[in-house]
Amino acid sequence: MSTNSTTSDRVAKVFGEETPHPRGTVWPARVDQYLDEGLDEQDVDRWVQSACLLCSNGCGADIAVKDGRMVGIRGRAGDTVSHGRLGPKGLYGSTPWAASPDRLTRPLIREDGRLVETDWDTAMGRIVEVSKRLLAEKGPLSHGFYTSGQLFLEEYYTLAVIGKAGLGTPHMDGNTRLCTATSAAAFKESFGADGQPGSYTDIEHCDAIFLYGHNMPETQTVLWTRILDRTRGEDPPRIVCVDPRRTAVAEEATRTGGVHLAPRVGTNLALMNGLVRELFIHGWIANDWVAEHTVGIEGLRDIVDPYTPEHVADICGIDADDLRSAARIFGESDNVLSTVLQGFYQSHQATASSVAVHNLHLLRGMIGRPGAGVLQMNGQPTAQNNRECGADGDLPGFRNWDNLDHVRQLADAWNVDVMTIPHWAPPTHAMQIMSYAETGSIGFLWISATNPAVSMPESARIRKILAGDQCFTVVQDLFLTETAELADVVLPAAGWGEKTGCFTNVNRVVHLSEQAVEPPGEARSDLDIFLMYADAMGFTDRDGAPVVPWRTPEEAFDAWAAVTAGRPVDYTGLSYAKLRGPSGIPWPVNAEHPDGTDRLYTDGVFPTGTDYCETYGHDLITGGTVSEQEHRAMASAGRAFLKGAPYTPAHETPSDEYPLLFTTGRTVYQFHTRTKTGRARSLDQAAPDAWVELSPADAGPLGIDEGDWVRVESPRGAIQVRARIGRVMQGAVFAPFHYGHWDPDDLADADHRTANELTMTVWDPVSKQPTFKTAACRVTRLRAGDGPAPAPTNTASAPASGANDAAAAVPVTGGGSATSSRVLTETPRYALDPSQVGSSHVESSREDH
Ligand SMILES: Nc1nc2c(c(=O)[nH]1)N[C@H]1C(S)=C(S)[C@@H](COP(=O)(O)OP(=O)(O)OC[C@H]3O[C@@H](n4cnc5c(=O)[nH]c(N)nc54)[C@H](O)[C@@H]3O)O[C@H]1N2
Ligand SMILES: Nc1nc2c(c(=O)[nH]1)N[C@H]1C(S)=C(S)[C@@H](COP(=O)(O)OP(=O)(O)OC[C@H]3O[C@@H](n4cnc5c(=O)[nH]c(N)nc54)[C@H](O)[C@@H]3O)O[C@H]1N2
Ligand code: SF4
Ligand SMILES: [Mo]
Repeated sequence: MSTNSTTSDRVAKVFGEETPHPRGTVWPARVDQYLDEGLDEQDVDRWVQSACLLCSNGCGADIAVKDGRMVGIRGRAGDTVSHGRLGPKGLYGSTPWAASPDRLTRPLIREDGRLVETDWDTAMGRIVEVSKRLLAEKGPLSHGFYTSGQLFLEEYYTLAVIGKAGLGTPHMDGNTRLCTATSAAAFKESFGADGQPGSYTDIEHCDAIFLYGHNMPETQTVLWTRILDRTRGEDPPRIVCVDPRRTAVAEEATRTGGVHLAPRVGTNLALMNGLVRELFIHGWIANDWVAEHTVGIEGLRDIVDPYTPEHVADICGIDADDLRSAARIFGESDNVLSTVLQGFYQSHQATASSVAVHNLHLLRGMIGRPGAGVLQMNGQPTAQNNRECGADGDLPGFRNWDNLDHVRQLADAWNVDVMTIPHWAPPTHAMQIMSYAETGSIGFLWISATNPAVSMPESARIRKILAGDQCFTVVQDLFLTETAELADVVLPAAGWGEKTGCFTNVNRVVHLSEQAVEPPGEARSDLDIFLMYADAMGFTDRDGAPVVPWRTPEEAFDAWAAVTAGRPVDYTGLSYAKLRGPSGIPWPVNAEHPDGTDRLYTDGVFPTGTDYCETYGHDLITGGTVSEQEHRAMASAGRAFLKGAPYTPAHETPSDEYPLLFTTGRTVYQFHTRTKTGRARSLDQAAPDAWVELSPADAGPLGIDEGDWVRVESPRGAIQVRARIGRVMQGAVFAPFHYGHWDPDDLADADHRTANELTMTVWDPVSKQPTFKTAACRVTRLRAGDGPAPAPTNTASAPASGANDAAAAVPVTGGGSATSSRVLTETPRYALDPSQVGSSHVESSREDH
């Protein structure tokens, strides 16, 4: 095999070598590989099939194993998602945490106020004792579960069955509520059910790409590489960026002749209404398609009518002509791809703004064909599975809790009484679960694979809830996190590579991740832990048989696949054997689509029938539910909904006391609360501590220079961090949310650097997603720092150019960092078969030379 191999430092060079290609051709392959320092390929004992678990992109990957340890990772060239690529997090962050000396290896229980090591029988015994007592005294509503977007499908499904068929509690949700609840909600409102309509292959065909509140170059680096390979190739698409910071997306928008719209934080819906209005005003409407495939156009026209470009400019602080230009790009392109993420989902009026993106596509008839698609993004690698399996406040298989037939289907599958399955009210969302735990009405809260003490809004309140005596808390994690420290029982879990299971990425591609190594000490897979609990509780069906009969991941998968029959999320054609092939496979996979489905709604038929849909819908302003009768009266069957809402000001807006807007987000080098990336040396070094970004115009009058220590306060709390004079819009302050105090040495300033000290307990009325991106704050200078802020310089967090002298002296991220961050890249030659473009697989034939 002849390949060009190069090594590079992917902290410095985030996207790696470009492979530009013309429109309509297959994205070339490039295989990225990382091995621990001092190792090369000959040292690897075996490669084990998996996919990267550090974001929703789900890049196909093999895990390198040596002497029973995970020592590296390599992209899978034939994988439809990534064509061999991996980004910096995937490369450097996937494996080092596993052998970290501070892994949890034994269960812990609280004795006399302290967590002490114990054995599994004692730990599970304590859990079961409390669980049984509360069930007897107060019934199932005393139980709550807060799980993740990072477990495997088999684990969510098992947990969902335990909760719904075993216990019968509606109080189960995931951190997916903080993450992609709005994505699911927006799909349900517009199309009748969850499910990503678009495909990554749309990138190869589109004329323009709109990114709404999505900093893709830092959060799905491989997907951005795919876009760069089009924008740097022949006949490139134009980019439109909607983000209050000057991100790399914004720079690419300028470079490609697109537009950067930087709306004032919290004003997305006004901007969206303005864009939709422009389509109406200019007649950029696919009238016949709209008449045949949608309902609601007249109502929408009335709602957006007041949002003239000037009015929008006034609300959003943008240029009216920029709005016109962006709308023209949408209106005059044949094929637009839109991506939406947290700048919308975690903002004020989240669902309404995200639905407005669908409105643009529906009005132009731009859905279901190559290049014309919507990617309501996910964030976490397995968020999609939680939404599918129903450990998140949905019923498994995109079933409607308000439709008795759907509930009966599950009762039959599980052989339980239909009344056991909670369906008398909407499932309880995570923010409400925390409120019930606060009062003690939930007295038993089981948290798995999430770290709410850092990641939920209003940290001080969350800490108080978790630490209090009113609620018994179980935490199941890899590490003694900030959350685990507050628990009554801590269970040591096996992580990625230490267990087998499947997960589904943002464009419905299912991957199998095989166990590569043994978990450390007594750590067990989450599946085994849930099964242990189910067995100990003795949950049985109508015939006295165990309600959870399976024992292995594969059996759990098969049970799940069976329950998806007849639903949009159809896995019936998938099996472990099939997933051991060259590529992940996008659902639905069934008799009709044995090789999977690249894009949904190609026939313009949507799952909106009253008897089929996942929800009857909501009012986008109040969240009020639409009844079955009202839904039936709209006779939507198969047609998509055009829904709108007027803009309303955010819950908290700047005041004299708190004059600046506070918003939060991510940096490319860190993942969430850093339990993995904080343990990978080169990633940790690239962004080792918290900071805030201020615009030069705001920093100047406050006397703040690059690297100065500042105090940032909101009505809920304060943090003390260093300041980056950066690229955020004037009037706004941006903070990364990654930094808790997981390093015990950091305990001293534990509560003073976590962005969520400042955020609010408020949520979107429809998706119930908390608004991490809209609050007010004030900033004061404390003292000079001893150098620049600990923020990267090659990302959206870069210093504002020419802001001041200190910024000019900020050292460049990467470059000099250790050899541990080197990556081998091969560019194999692939036969470019045009039929592969737009097909569900890239089963490229490798040409050996
Ligand atoms: N490196 C890295 N990658 C990740 C993750 C990670 O932690 N680190 N996490 C993964 C997960 S779970 C998720 S959910 C995704 C999130 O991925 P993104 O949504 O891309 O990331 P964020 O930084 O949270 O927010 C995106 C942008 O929203 C902008 N924004 C803030 N307020 C507003 C507003 O009012 N309006 C608009 N239009 N924009 C606004 C911010 O400036 C920011 O650039 O990333 C995934 N990938
Ligand atoms: N201010 C602000 N806050 C935010 C956001 C924001 O943009 N701004 N974003 C929100 C979003 S989108 C998200 S997704 C959340 C993320 O917030 P969290 O879910 O709290 O983030 P993680 O650090 O990924 O936590 C996952 C935990 O699971 C553990 N873990 C990993 N794998 C396994 C496993 O296989 N089994 C078990 N049992 N444990 C495992 C890890 O060690 C870690 O402690 O944060 C939210 N919070
Ligand atoms: S883009 Fe996401 S899934 Fe792919 S390598 Fe990076 S972190 Fe992993
Ligand atoms: Mo997320």
